[in-house]
Amino acid sequence: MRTILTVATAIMFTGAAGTAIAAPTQKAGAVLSDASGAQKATATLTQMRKGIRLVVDATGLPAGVHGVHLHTVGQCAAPDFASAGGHWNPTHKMHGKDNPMGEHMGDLPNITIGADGVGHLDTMIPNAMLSGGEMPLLDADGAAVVIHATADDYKTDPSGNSGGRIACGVLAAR
Ligand SMILES: [Cu+2]
Repeated sequence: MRTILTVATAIMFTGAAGTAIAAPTQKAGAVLSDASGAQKATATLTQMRKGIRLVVDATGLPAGVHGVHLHTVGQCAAPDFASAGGHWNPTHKMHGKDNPMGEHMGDLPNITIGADGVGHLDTMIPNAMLSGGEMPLLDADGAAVVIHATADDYKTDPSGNSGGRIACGVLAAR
């Protein structure tokens, strides 16, 4: 016990000195744009005790059900947003919650867009960290939020057969 307390005190002291330990990121966000650069959605990510809470609010997207994922590179180069890479997958799984070999940590529930173009998604990513730990979302090459043309079937590797990427936003700490 004494050893543990001593180590904890040492870590706290280093943190207070402000040199060795960066404060963990508590919030991150992205503005998602389509291929023409028009803003289509916002994403807000909040570090919770048990994972990351992710909220997406979309306006002006085509009505219907669309796949949404965290992609592994923080680059959104129009028009196809291929620069965002594949899904965030630090645990090396296959795609989809209904895939026996799944799922990617970046796999998310579909978002439903109404006839007015508006949609809302509020979900949790268990055990995920924005920063720190062994598999931070905001690593050296960042991360992006991507909305796809069609619904994610939650099982077809690598992206749920969800079609092209219609909106993309680079995540940044807030
Ligand atoms: Cu995707």
